Amino acid sequence: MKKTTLMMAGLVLLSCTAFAQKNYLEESKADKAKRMQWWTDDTFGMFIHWGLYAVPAGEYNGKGGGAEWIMETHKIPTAEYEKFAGQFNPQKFNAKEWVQIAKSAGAKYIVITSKHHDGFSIWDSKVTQYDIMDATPFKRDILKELSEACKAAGIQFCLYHSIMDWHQPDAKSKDYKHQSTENPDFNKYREEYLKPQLAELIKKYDPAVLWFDGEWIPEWTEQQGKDLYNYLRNIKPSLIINNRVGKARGGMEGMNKYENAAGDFGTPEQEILKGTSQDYWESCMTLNGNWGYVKNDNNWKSTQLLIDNLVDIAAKGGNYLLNVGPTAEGLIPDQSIERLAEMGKWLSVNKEAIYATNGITNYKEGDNIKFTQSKDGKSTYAIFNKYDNNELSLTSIQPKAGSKIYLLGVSKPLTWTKDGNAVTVKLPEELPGKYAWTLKIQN
Ligand code: H79
Repeated sequence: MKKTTLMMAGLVLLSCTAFAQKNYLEESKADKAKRMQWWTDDTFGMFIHWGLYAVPAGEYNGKGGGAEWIMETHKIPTAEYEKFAGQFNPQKFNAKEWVQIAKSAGAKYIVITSKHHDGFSIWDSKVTQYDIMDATPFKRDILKELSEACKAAGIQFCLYHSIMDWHQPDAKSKDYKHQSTENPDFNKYREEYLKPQLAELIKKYDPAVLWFDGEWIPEWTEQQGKDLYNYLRNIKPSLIINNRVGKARGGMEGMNKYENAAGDFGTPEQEILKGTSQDYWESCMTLNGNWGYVKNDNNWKSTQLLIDNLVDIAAKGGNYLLNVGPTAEGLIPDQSIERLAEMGKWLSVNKEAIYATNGITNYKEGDNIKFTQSKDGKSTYAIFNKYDNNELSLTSIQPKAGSKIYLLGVSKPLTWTKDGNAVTVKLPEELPGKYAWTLKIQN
């Protein structure tokens, strides 16, 4: 071949690869399962809501109400709200400490708010000046520090990003009118602001998940969601994206209302599915009553409830994304740290029954016993939070003669007897830890 012909062929090839956008909406179930594997195996993540709203901390002009929604709750004008940026200087922020808190809780991934509905960017964004570097005295790239600390600790780094934006004039929504903007141009916001910021986030911090929100505004459509989904996965094919990238989410229950919607998993918010689901799902929940930091919110959930929720979710095959709202000083509240540490202690004994297991929902033993199974099907786990007389009776498991039954955290197998359908397991005098315990039954 002549040199010029060769060059031409090369050019054609190059331009084909440069412009060929793959349609990731046509991915096979098997390919999706491979991509989702680490996420389903990891089961438990830590959500972080952090931004300018940590400064007012749930109070504006002496009136309470609102956390990360405070700008809307109190109809704060943009120019007023922007002033919080000048006060955002979290000198006590330590990325390694936050990641350690997540890790010792047993969380395997972190999802942090790169931008919430207020529109403020907590990383060094070249797309806007309304960011941590240009608008605050802090001038440290929070996402850079956190993504590096996550990488060092073996924690998956993920980002929450709001489609709705109360700060960008072009993003102005019909549904949120209190900011005055003439002629907003949502397409311009989408093409020249939202997408460039997301491309920047992927290139700079390599998030494993993009967790969208604020998709319910009328300006956003399912088609835009599908386009965005493809745009992002063409940049990073292994990316996992929640269903709020499109419009299919059915209210707070969070699962899709129709088939073939954009996004990889359903997003129940402050609730847990009633049963299992054919779709991937993750329940996101708060530790107290708010996502963002609110100084007067003392409505803390008990560790018992948090562990019960984790077990319930694992037994239904879902993921649990549990939130912390750090202060404007850069600290995760002590009440959160204490509860997370207790969860971590519990998981260090019972982890085998939670991570990388399949949920089992067809065994019915009341509310106090939930079941999971190892992926190879060789072990069934019965996780219980109540027992009487140091024994536990079950009818759903049917161990074979000679099968061993263990209590996680105790090395010696337990003795068990069978009477008809009822299997009675003798528990040790002292059980390891509090909150809940796990029987491991060899199938
Ligand atoms: O970031 C946290 C909250 O700030 C955010 N999502 C969590 C993870 C959140 N935004 N709004 N809400 C929670 C509640 C909003 C509910 C509604 Fe709707 C929006 C009611 C009507 C529009 C959700 C979407 C339920 C129906 C459509």
